[in-house]
Amino acid sequence: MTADARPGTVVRQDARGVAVLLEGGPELWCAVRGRVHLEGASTSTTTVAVGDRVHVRLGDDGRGRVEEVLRRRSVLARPDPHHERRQHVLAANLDQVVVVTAARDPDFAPGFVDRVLAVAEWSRLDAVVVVNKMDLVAAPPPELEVYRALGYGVVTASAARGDGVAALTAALVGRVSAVTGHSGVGKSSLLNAVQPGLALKVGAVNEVSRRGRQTTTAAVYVPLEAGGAVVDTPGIREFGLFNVPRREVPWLFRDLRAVAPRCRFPDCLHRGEPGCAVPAAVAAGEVTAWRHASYLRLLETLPDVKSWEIGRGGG
Ligand SMILES: Nc1nc2c(ncn2[C@@H]2O[C@H](COP(=O)(O)OP(=O)(O)O)[C@@H](O)[C@H]2O)c(=O)[nH]1
Ligand SMILES: [Mg+2]
Ligand SMILES: [Zn+2]
Repeated sequence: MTADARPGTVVRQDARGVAVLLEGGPELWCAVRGRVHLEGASTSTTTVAVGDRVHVRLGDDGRGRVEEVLRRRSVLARPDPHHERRQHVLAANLDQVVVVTAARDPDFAPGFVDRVLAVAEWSRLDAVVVVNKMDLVAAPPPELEVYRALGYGVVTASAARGDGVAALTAALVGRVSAVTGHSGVGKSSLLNAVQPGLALKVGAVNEVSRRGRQTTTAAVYVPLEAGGAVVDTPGIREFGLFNVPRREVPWLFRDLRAVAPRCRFPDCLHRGEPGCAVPAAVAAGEVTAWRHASYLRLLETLPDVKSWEIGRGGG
């Protein structure tokens, strides 16, 4: 870092540049032009992403310029459909993905949860499943026991009653979390219960994306007062169609990953191949039929990409 450069975090991004929250200081709009030195991630099509730690040089005009992007400890990325060997970075330096659902109204949707969990696995991030509106049901969805057994964090909550807010806060504090979920599940209600006004700040992403060019990928990074941050990445919801090579998908389901060594073929896609160990594992209750069904549905949405490899998270 040169003498007049200052460290900070990219908190918003649009077609014109990025907003950087300077360490101990204000937010500064910065142009991203010319060459930016990028440690690692040479396959990224997004030179600077929300969540990036950067060094900013202050100009005489009071504006900043991103001089350097520090090595990313993780990336939430999807393959770039136009460049086979590149990926589009939705957000950098995340610790976990938090998927918010409702127990009812709208109905609990394990298929959506499974897709988001697969995305988290692809990016090598932890994941937490939050089920809100527990006041509307007598018992939690039975699927939650499966997620717990697979090692995922599970939080049941009712923003209406205040239940689970402490557990959700504990899961968020000190970590950088991408929070996602369908509209109407109570995401805003829960975020405001964690920290008053938080949903409004997270919701500011919609303002950015309306005028910005990257309508589906604009993200916003909101620091939490107690430490850590919440990142809203609208692009994560479209990950149902993400372009990962099919042969990678079995590794994105922890339960199938555990069974795969028993399949006859190491590249088994668990869809009826001879010697596939999954049907027996389902019969034995080791893999649930609905997780296997989620996996098959996700597989169907993917193009049959054979010839290319893409960098995974951590690059
Ligand atoms: N019964 C019940 N309703 C809730 C709960 N949390 C939120 N809601 C309601 O669900 C609707 C959607 O909530 P909102 O926070 O805007 O959801 P978002 O679209 O995910 O941000 C609103 O009418 C809320 O009042 C809850 O725990 N229980
Ligand atoms: Mg909302
Ligand atoms: Zn198999």
